[in-house]
Amino acid sequence: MKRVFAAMTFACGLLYAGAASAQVSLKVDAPWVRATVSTQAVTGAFMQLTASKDARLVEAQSPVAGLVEIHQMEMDGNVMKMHAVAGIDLPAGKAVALRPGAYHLMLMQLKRQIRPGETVPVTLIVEAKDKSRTTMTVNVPVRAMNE
Ligand SMILES: [Cu+2]
Repeated sequence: MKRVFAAMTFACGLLYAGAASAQVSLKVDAPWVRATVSTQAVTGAFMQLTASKDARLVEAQSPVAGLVEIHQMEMDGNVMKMHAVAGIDLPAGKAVALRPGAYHLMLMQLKRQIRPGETVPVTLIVEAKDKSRTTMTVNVPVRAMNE
């Protein structure tokens, strides 16, 4: 009996080790997408991301957009410009804000109008330092354009 118990403990130890090296868990707070008018092909998605360990947001996708880019907005002289970046670093336990005027997700090639009150699925792909990837889909509420 004692031997069986020891064997079980060992097995649990292995499982635990597996869990400890497992993927990053990602917390998403206050996500929102800016609503569009019917002719608009592009909009922004914003949220606060906190990763359980050092990671990097490397990709995002949404079924309503042909392409989602990770963007940064910066002052270039006195003009605000945005450009695509390869990713956003997410230091362990630190909340990183994606907000208007800074980092954001750009939903491009929109397939339809995005209306206030609906939610839009956005899939986030985060890469840990060991290159393992975690995928998480968030249902993101849509807010009116003037918010
Ligand atoms: Cu942008």
